[in-house]
Amino acid sequence: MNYLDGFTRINEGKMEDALKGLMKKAKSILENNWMDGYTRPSALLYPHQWSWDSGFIAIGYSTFDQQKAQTELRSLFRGQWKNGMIPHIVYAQNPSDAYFPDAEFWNTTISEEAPSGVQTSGITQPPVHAIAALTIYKRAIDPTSAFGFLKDMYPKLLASHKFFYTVRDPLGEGLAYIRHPWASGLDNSPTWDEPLQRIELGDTPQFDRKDLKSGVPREQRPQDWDYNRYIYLVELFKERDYDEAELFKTCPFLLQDPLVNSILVRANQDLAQIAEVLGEDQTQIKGWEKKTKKAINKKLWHKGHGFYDAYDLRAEEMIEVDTASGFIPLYGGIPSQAQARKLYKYMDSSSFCSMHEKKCFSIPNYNREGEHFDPENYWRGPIWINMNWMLMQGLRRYGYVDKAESVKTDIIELVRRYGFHEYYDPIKGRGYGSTDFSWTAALFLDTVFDDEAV
Ligand code: 2M8
Repeated sequence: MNYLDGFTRINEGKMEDALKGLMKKAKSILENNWMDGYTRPSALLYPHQWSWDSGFIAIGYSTFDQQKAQTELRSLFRGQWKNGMIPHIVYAQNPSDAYFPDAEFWNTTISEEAPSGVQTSGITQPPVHAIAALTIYKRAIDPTSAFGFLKDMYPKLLASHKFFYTVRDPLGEGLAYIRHPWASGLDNSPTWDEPLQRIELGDTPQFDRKDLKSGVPREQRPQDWDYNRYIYLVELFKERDYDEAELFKTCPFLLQDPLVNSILVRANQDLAQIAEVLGEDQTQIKGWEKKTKKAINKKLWHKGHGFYDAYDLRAEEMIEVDTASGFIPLYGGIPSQAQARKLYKYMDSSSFCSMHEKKCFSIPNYNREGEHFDPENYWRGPIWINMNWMLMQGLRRYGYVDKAESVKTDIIELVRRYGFHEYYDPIKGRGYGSTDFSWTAALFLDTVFDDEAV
């Protein structure tokens, strides 16, 4: 357990009081970020509705407000594309100019697949929504409403998974590709450095980094180098009218990533359970689950290295950069016991902060000994609560209960000591990025709720 001293100094009674106070604060953060139908990730930096945030947030609501949890997901799915894609941003109806890129910049209406009457981005994000929908159903205090919710959501969820198996897997490998770093959710992860370096920028339009006006210091955000390439890719999508077949042929950034695909496996498991509740046929979903599991182990497992890496479809090679995404297959039950042992050993080493190290919180998003490790900069080193939350469950799934407990302790301790931040410094333990960040609040509630249920 990390920071054991600091943690045990609080006696049990005091810890209980502290937890109650934190739960109250977490709920009030979600309430403040509730925008009458959806929840913004944070007040200043992210004013719209984000796809995977929304899934995590709905899981948080499921611990105390079933209706809001249901509304959160329903509202995200208003933005579903005709081809099944859940866009990574569904824009607020009263446009705020506080965020770049705005809906006009994406101009997704040029695509035949875009929904009408709702403004969205033109890329996707990790598919956590079936996981959220099943959690809501299992915790529901109004089972009739929850059943109706599942019934409405099921065809939409199914279409959103089918999108990954058709549109995003044209070769039928069982692995979905992404074509933008934002689609991974881990925007400036060092894994994307090499593929992004290949982009020859040419003339990129002028744009205003509004994220740098939100009060978050520049050194905690992606650099201009990254943004220039993010925007280059959006320009390319528009030039090609978001035509996926064209983009599969021409987009310089095209990757199969263990995070997205492992979440897809786990989401298939939950979608199959939803189908069972509704008396629907599970065959197709179970087939998808099996196929992707196999493909991840075949194509994304680096034997020599004993780790899961992303595959670069343009360079036709694996990207050997060790981020926490490589452990996420545990969450989907994908590795064999022998593979899981290798992952566990690596995760519990000083590279990712071992259980017995006193001066380090787990789990940094990138190997601490890695060349580009930066404990302050966004997805290049800090700890993220959503990653910890998935890894805690993955570790439990494979019987690594002590490590799972230690990760859980760090989720609680980071929040208790430093507040509900967007990300945290694994060494100094400080909070960075936005304050009052919705998914930190939501997943904290889920982590503590689980505890109560046990
Ligand atoms: C971050 O990404 C957005 C772009 O989508 C941004 O930096 O403007 C990422 O951390 C992403 O994973 C997250 O969904 C989003 C909203 O919290 O912010």
